[in-house]
Amino acid sequence: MKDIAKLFLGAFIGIAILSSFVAITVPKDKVVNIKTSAVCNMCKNKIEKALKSTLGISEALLNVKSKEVKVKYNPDLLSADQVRLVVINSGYNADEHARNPEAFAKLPECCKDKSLCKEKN
Ligand SMILES: [Cu+2]
Repeated sequence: MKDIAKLFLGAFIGIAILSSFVAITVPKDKVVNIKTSAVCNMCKNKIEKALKSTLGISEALLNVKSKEVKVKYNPDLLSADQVRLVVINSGYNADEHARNPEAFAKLPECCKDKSLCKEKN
């Protein structure tokens, strides 16, 4: 009888260890769509580069037409608002949050005013 109890206990511990291992290894990335103030492909590259170089962000794809950037991030490492902050500090608006004016001042003229863009979007 004691052996059976030990067997159950062993199986229980085994399952507990296994399930915690699965919880650690299974990726649980979240996706957030952020409306930006990007106007051209330079904006797209700048925002995507800033996002992708941020720890915890695995994917960033900006659609210049819709101005939306789709970001895949690890919620254990940063929040959706911290993702928005990366966009803001690149000089662009992120949803209802206004851009960082100092970062905006450093953007190329085209990115500040779409009418100055040479490329057609
Ligand atoms: Cu631009």
